[in-house]
Amino acid sequence: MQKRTLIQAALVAAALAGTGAAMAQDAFKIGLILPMTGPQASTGRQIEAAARLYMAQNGDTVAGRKVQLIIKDDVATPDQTRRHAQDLIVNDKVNVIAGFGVTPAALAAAPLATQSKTPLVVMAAATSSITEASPYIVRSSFTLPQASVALADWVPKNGIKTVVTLVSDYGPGLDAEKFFKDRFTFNGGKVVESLRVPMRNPDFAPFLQKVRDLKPDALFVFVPSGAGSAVMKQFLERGMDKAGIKLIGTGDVTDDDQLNDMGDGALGVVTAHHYSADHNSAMNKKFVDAFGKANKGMRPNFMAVGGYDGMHIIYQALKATQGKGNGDQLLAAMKGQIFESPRGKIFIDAQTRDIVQDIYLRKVEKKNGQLYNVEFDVIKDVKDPGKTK
Ligand code: VNL
Repeated sequence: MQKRTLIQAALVAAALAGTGAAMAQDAFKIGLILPMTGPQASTGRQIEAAARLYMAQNGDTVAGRKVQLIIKDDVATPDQTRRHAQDLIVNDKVNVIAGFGVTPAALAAAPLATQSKTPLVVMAAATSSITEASPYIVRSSFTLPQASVALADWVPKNGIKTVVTLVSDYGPGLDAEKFFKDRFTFNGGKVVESLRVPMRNPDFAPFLQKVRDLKPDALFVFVPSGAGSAVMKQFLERGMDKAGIKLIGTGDVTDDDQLNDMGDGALGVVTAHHYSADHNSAMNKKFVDAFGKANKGMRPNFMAVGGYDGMHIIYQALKATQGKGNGDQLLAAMKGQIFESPRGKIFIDAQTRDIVQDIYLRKVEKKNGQLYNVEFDVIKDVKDPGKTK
C-alpha cells in the first residue's frame, strides 16, 4: 500500500472509532443560564462555583454518560435568557436547562421548556408563581413567601408592632411585601407604609429618609442578592439604627456573599431564610470548607446551595433513568426527590414541583472575628405559602 493510502485508512479508522466512542457516551448536556456579568453577577459566580464543586465531588460521568455543563451569560435580561435557552435547546440539544438568576429570566425560558419538553431547574429565582409557568419547571432555591411568612410570625412576638416594608419593585419583592404584610397584620401588627424601589440601579436614600420620618419599630427589606450591602450602608449612614428602627428582612439582605464586609453595624439584624453558611451540620461544614478551598476562600451563599442541590436533582434523575431518560422521564424522576442538602433536609413536592424545606430565624453575630447569620430557631418542612393549588 502507498504511504498515502495507509494514512487515509488510518484516518478513516480513527474517525469510525471516534464516532463509536461518541455514540457510546453521547454527553448529557446541562445548559446553565446565569447572570455572569452586570449587577446580578455574584449570583452567577456563586452558582457556577457550586455546580463545578458538585461535579468535582461526584464525578462527571453518571450512568455511563459524560456530563457536560454549557454556561451562558444572560446578564439577568429576559431577552438574552430566551435567546440562550432557544440556542441551547435547538442547537446544542441540551437535556436540561438550569440556573436563572432572576424571576424575569425564569419566566422568559418557561414556554421554551414546555414546547420542547425540556426540564428546567430554577436554582435562584424565587417568585412563588414561577413553577406554575411551565409543567417542566422544578425549583431548588426557595420562595419569598416561605421566608416572609416565617419572619411575620416571629416579629410581633418580639416587641415589633409597626413596620414599614421596602422591596424591589418586581415579582419576588411583591411576594415578600404581600406575604409579610398579610401574616403580620393577621398577627396583630401594623404595616404603616409599603415602599417599592426600582429593581435596576436603586437609590435607597429618599426611601430611607421617608422611613426615618415615619419612625416604625422596624423596617422590613427585600432586595435581590447583591444589593444588600448598599441598603445596609445607607441604613447605617442615616443613623436609622440609632433612631431606634430595627432592620429585618428575608435573608437576601444579609447575603453570605457580602455579609462579612458589611461591618459591625450589621450585628443583631434578624432575618428568615433557608440557608446560612453557618448552618450547623456535618454536611454543611464539609460544603463550606470545600467551596472555600476551590474558590480562594469564597463563602457560599443561598444561591450556591440552590445550584449545588439543583445539580443533585439532575444527577439523581439521570441515575434513576439509567442515563437514557428523555425530558418527560427525567422530569418524572425529579419530582418527589428527598435528600439532605447543606441547608438541611429538602423535598421536591411532586404536585407543585416546588421545594419544601426548613426556614430558619437568624441573627447576625460575630464568630471568630467574622460576621455570620446565626440560626436560633427553625420552622420545619415549609411548603410555599404562595401556591394556590
Ligand atoms: C430573585 C429572588 C433574585 C431573590 C434574587 O437575587 C433573590 C428573583 C438575584 O426571583 O429575581 O435574592
